[in-house]
Amino acid sequence: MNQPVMAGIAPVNPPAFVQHRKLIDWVAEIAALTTPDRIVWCDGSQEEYDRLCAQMVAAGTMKKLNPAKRPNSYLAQSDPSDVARVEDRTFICSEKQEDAGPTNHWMPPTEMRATLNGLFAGCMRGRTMYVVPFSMGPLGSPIAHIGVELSDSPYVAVNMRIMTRMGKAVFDVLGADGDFVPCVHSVGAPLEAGQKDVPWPCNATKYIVHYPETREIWSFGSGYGGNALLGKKCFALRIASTMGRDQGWLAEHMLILGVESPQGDKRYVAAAFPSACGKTNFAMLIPPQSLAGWKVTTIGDDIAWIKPDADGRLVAINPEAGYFGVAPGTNARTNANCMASLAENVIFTNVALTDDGDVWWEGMSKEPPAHLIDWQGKDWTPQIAAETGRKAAHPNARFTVAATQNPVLDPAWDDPRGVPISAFIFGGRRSTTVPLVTEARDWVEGVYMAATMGSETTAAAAGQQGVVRRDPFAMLPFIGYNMSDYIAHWLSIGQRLAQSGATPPKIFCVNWFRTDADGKFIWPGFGDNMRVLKWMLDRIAGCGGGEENVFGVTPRHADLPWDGLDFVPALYDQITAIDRAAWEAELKLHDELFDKLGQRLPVEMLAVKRALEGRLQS
Ligand code: SAT
Ligand code: MN
Repeated sequence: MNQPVMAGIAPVNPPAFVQHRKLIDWVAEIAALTTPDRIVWCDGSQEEYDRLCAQMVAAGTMKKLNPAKRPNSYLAQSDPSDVARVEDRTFICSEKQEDAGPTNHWMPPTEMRATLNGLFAGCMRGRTMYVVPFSMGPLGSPIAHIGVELSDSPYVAVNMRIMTRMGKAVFDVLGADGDFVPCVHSVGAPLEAGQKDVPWPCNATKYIVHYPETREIWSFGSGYGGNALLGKKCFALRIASTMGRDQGWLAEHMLILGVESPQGDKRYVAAAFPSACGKTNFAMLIPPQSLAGWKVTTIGDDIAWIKPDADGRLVAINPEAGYFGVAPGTNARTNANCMASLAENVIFTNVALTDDGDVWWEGMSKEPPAHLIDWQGKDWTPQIAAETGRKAAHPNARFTVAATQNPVLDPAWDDPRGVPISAFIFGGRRSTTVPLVTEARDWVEGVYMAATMGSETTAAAAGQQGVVRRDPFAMLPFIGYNMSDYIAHWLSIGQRLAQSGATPPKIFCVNWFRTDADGKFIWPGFGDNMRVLKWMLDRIAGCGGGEENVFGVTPRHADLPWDGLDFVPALYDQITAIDRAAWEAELKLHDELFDKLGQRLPVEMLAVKRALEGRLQS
């Protein structure tokens, strides 16, 4: 099946296990456009992973960590300009602008294709193009979907091996004519003959582009995280959300956890929080000692694909196979399970390097080491930090690690049938206004809560941090179509559940992040979130206390378990009180969102808002 060698174009040379003509032709087409020096078809083997990592160590892209401290682990330090998702360079190129909606950047597909053709022409010169086949979800699961990423970044290839089911077996599932989502990625830094490479090639011009109608992804100029690992936000959220809209399912920015009571009752809940708001910590929560016998297990920490099953229940899978989590703030107290996961076989990105070849980040230990090499390769000491405010690790520094290293991985995490969901939790990062927890009285009210959620921005996306923005369903940067249609889709899923007679999952809204006058968090969070989770399970079981409030049902102090935690009613009031003036201002922000969403906004949202305003007045 060898392709004829044309001048300047690398032979495609598909291995014998690739039998998919359309795929081979597409690889040839992209190679002709981008002109890499060579093409490597990834098989997903350990040998291949080790080889690519060794190659990146030689090239200066990664450092091998001290094997006695952190076996088989690496540290990559990115270009300082390439450290987070670039939302203002992210485009949904549907045929019609209104189908992308007012919250997405849009360009006509023909115009975007012309721009990208110009940028991608010859952009892999001097580099290797990796063909990275991957399955989002258990291989062969009826809920899973396949993608193939063509990338000139070996960093992408090795990260994709951890984050997805990547390798040869995917070609077996694809067969001769299976469907796949084509994903094209380049760091946008061609090398001329003899030109020395830089440790982290990238381009000041960046484009993260989605064509929802043809289900294609093109990404240019960045090697970082969600910009470059295209199975994650680009496929599993933006493209998958449009697939879900068309096919009657949901692709959500949600962790999935299992929670088992001391009596052995087990439930699964899915929880949406914006990037860098603690999804990984919540998904691996260790209940406080005083709630002995409760157990939390992880299905996923970032993305959920949720479909109605034959009985009308909503079942969910984690389409990913690894965690790309935020390192700073992670320690034995905040997330001991995560720390255990990170003992070996990890790729760290933009954390600091210790003098004995291990990693460190802010919050990892109380006392920082006396000397470090920071994420930008510079000397760092606590004194330098005190004088300059310079962080040792970038605030969006990440680890990439296989789910199988998680000591509390749920036994069903890889079950192709998925797990039934009993509740949805929506949470933003709000230092004021939003109470600890509220239960929606019904599905529509829950959709309203999720749709109007606000959150303070974090380092996970480039741009200003700490400003409150509306982040509906924690999906603002990840919905591949019109936000109003997305809200309508959620309403229609609720209607379908009601028609099928299934009990719809309860919907809760939480806020762990209220602060006091000194800016300190009032709620202890982390393991103590189990107290709130237990209340939710009690409500699902029909035995939890609570009172009707302006927005829904909230627990009184006496309704939560407090054993082992001195959290007096006065403190509880501080994180649950409804400040009428703050809420009047908040509702104006809901108005702003609804004005922005315009004509297509489902009328149900306005009805819920009117009822809410009425209750607030009375
Ligand atoms: O960079 S990622 O998109 O993978 C992480 C995040 O923003 O959640
Ligand atoms: Mn995320």
